[in-house]
Amino acid sequence: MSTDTNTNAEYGADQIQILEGLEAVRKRPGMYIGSTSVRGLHHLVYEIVDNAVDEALAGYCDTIEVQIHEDNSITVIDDGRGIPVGINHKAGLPAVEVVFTVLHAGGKFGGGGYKVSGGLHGVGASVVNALSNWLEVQIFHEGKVYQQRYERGNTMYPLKVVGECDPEKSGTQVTFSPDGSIFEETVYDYDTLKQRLREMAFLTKGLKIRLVDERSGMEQEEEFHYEGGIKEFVTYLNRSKEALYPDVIYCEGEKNGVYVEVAMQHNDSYGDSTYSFVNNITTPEGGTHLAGFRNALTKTFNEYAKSNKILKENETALSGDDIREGLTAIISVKISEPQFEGQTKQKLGNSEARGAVDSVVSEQLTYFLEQNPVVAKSICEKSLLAQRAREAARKARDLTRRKTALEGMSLPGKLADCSDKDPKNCEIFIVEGDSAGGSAKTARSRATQAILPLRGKILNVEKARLDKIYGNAEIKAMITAFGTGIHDDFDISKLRYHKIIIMTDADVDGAHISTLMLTFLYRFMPELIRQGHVYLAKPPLFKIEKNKKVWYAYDEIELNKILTEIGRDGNNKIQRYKGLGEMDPEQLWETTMDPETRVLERVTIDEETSSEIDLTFTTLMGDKVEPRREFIETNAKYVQNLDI
Ligand code: 1YM
Repeated sequence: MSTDTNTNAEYGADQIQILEGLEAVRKRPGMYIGSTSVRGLHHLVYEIVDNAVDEALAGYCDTIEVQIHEDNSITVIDDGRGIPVGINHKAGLPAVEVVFTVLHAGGKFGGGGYKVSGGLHGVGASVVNALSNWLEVQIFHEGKVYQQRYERGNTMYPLKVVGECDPEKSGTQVTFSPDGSIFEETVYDYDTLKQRLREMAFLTKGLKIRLVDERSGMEQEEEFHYEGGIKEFVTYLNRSKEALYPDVIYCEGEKNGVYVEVAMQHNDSYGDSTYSFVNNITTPEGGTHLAGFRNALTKTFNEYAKSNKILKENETALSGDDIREGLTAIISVKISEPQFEGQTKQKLGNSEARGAVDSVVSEQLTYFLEQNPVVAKSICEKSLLAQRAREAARKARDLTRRKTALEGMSLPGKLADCSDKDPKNCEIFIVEGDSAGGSAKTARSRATQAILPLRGKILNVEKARLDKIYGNAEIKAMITAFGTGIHDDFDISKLRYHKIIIMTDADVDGAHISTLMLTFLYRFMPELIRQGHVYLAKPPLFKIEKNKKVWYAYDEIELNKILTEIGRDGNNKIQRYKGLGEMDPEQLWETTMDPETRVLERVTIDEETSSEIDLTFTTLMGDKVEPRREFIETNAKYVQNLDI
């Protein structure tokens, strides 16, 4: 490959057209990276890392390092071939310059390999460049170090050689500083990067990914390296559960140009934790690859159960749900031209993927079951138990359905409903404990606020079978109060309250109850969370009194701020609230329920790293907020891992 870095007659002419391209990205960043929030900020890293991972998938790179620097600039280094430095004749520029300055040149100039172009991903290095204050790329190639710098997408100088290196060494190093005038936030979160990079390492077996945080006071580093790939991913996801059998079942093969990998293992829980990926990108809405997997699983287990007399000829076949009870599975396919469908472009559409996954899994799973009769039998027996429980649950559900039809909407006895019948105006407080429930009933605004007190801890739906869940009084009360039904019957248009507000004590028990409640909502009515109907109330932790004046503080930082304002002296009376029950109705109204002054946190789902569902809480204020509470506005981010 020839390298001509010093003279290039067409340089200027080419550049003009190029700059227009990147200007479009700066004008509408959301179109290219989804959003300019922290999420978009982190996307920049994934885009660059994706290129390095592609190089690993092509078999040329085995180590990637990501560094977070003091100023929140990021460096990504790989030991691949290095982005080509020779002239790309179509553009009349070095290939590397085209990669960083021409929109959509992130792909490999006309397909090939397993490069992805769909959803928010794969928009490439040029988008990162366009949205960075500055970006520097260095390429290590045949004993030379090449470098080029860009500022807000503009090339600062032609690609040049800046030094020498070991001729054995090759690779690419990219450092960029996100543009603070574009992103709402420019501080990187180590844990967010960590989760995604770990997922990447699981999905690319053998690849080493290091993450280094150099920021002072936050120094830490980790390396992710899994020789077992997605098999180890399944072990990791099952880490806090009891596995039903020791080995992870693994199938791998290629069919019709689709490379298929599946790993799975049952555990003692009742949920289905199947995660599917296409070219290392999560497909939360599934698609053809997932359909192929499900079909193969149901067919293979039924055939096995029948031919081994575990299931008699006249017995009902096992359903997919029965077989997937307590299953953790990863389906990963690599395909050269993936088509994404659905509203959010997160569903695989390629029909060849269905057949490929079905055939690889059917064939290899049949063989595995024959070779491992003990494991096969324990899965079949668990599925039979699930089948019976599902039948019992169906009967229980039919019974409640019939009851509702006969008695009309029989709302739970403990519910103090509101009088307004327009759901848009209405909110329901789910309150921990009968005594706090009592105060809330007195305090509420009867027209628009309903109160449902729950007794103690609600059932952990992760650890219970469906029949038990439907039989649980607290859960039944919530289902009937919301009005939407659940699972197949779920109908969001029947929702009776547009705000569902979970109100628990501001202590460890309260946090646990909120988690159980959110787990239930997430597993049974995820649309309520997706559409932004679920909130957490934020009761104050402290009451401060001085000279007959009262202040409330929602955390220690605020307490200190208030104390500094009013002076720290002997006249201050500080009360620490241990629970909602300690507040009288008036205080409860003023601090936690009054829409004008309260603080609510809206619960959202971060579906980016789907294997570790994050529920994120963003703080929302009442309409009229006293200035002294403003600092709470910096999003109180609280992450809850439902898999633990
Ligand atoms: C830290 C980021 O971008 N690595 C990287 C990128 C490329 C290659 C190697 C590469 C690809 C090919 C041939 C090929 C890219 N090259 C291109 C393009 N790391 C990082 N490492 N030689 C090198 O796909 O044929 C785009 S990305 F288009 F120039 F070939």
